Amino acid sequence: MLKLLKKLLIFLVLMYVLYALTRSYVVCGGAISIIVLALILVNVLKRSSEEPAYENYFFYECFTDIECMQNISMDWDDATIDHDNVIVALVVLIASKIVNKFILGLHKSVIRIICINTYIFLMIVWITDKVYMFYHRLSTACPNPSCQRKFKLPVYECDRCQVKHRRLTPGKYGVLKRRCQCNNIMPSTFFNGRGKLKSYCPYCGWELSGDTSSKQFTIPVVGPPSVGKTCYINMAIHSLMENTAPSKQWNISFANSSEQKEYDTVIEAMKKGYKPAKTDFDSLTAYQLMMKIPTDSISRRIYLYDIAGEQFTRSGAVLENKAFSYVNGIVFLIDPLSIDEIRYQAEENANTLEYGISSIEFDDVLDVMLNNFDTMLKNRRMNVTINNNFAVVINKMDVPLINEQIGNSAAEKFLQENKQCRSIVEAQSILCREFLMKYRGNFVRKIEYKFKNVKYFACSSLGHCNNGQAYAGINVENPLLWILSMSDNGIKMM
Ligand SMILES: Nc1nc2c(ncn2[C@@H]2O[C@H](COP(=O)(O)OP(=O)(O)OP(=O)(O)O)[C@@H](O)[C@H]2O)c(=O)[nH]1
Ligand SMILES: [Mg+2]
Ligand SMILES: [Zn+2]
Ligand SMILES: [Zn+2]
Repeated sequence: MLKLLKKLLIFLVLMYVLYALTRSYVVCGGAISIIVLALILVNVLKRSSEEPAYENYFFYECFTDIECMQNISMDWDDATIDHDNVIVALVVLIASKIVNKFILGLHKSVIRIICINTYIFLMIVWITDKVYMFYHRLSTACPNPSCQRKFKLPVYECDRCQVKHRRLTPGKYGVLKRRCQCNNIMPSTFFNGRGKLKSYCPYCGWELSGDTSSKQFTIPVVGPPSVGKTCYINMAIHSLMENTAPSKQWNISFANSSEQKEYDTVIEAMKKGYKPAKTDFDSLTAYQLMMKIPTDSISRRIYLYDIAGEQFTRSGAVLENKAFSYVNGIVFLIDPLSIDEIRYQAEENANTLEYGISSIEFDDVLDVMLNNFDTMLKNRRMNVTINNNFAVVINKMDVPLINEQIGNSAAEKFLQENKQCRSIVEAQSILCREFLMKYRGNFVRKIEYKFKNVKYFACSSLGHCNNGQAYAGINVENPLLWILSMSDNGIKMM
């Protein structure tokens, strides 16, 4: 901060001196622009560390060539002076001086012109690449559970010799492209295909998958153990791929084949009526989906995190998940049967054990999560609003008692009776909020105080609880679509 202030002060003083000298805003502005561009150039060249690539001729070699020519030219001069006949020596000296100096001068001028143009081009491309990245909010997060760092520039690999380039950016190795040590030409900006190269996390070396020139969205699914997070994530992906994507002409696919395989196994089992296994305490499963919208050339990468519910039962464990510091939104799952009053009522008509009731209060999970958030965001003041989107999702809507109150039929009825309500999602949000206010008013007040955007949803990750009968999620995609639409203008929920 102090450094920045110092730079700003120097900049202001410089502007003042320049203006005092020239009395012209145009000259002053021009001079400042040149200084800023020169500083950027110096910075770009300084930061392009030693890479396994050939340096561009106009960044270093051209100057050694000029030096070499100068030396040869001096040698020539000496050779002509050494001649026996004075007149011949003089004629040769004059001729050689003229030819020599002319050729050297011409060479120097051509090189200088090309150099200046190359540097200006470099600065333009460098700035455009940065603006492109900033404007499209391009970034990547490491899927390695023990790393999870977020970064703008991965390490790229040459597809011919597999050598790694740590700073594949416009610089001394080339402006738009560079020549690898194996002579392979590699693109060095996001807008000419750098994102398609094989890449790695710069912090831990984990292999990345999918296009790294894409916008990134991180959505963790949070909730106590057995609330239905794993069922929810798999069914939500299924619904996004099978229903939402075809209707909106989106193209959604897995970023890598191992995640696709893992998902296929779970979803095939769920279609046969088998539930997924419990999530390991230590493991963090991140599904990465690549999404392409026909109207936009930039693809989106959606990270969905499945975290074992136990991590939210002890303070501090969640902190190990760095992904929380850059999430776009949170899907907070609630098991309505974990509310005693509801469970007692449900037990009168059904065997609630079949619903795999979550034994931990979601209120407590929220407290652990908020504490971690405050630590993670270095925001110790509990009264500061968190800018994230918070989707409160009441799961297990298939339980008859719940369905009657917040299910799709109840929401449709509410929509018809309340003309000011715009959609069924809106109607369901109001019903779910009323439902939670009735049983857990404090929870609602706390999240609405803490989070900027809160919306309520009702869904069923399984659709029913009859083992052996194909499971099918209900309303599962809505919370994800809402978070995506809140974070990206190009994505519409309806
Ligand atoms: N009836 C019904 N039961 C559900 C639904 N979703 C989940 N369940 C039940 O809840 C159990 C736990 O689901 P999981 O998805 O494994 O829960 P989890 O939140 O991932 O649990 P942890 O991995 O332990 O944190 C399932 O085995 C089902 O019995 C649902 O929509 N309806
Ligand atoms: Mg799980
Ligand atoms: Zn190579
Ligand atoms: Zn990493």
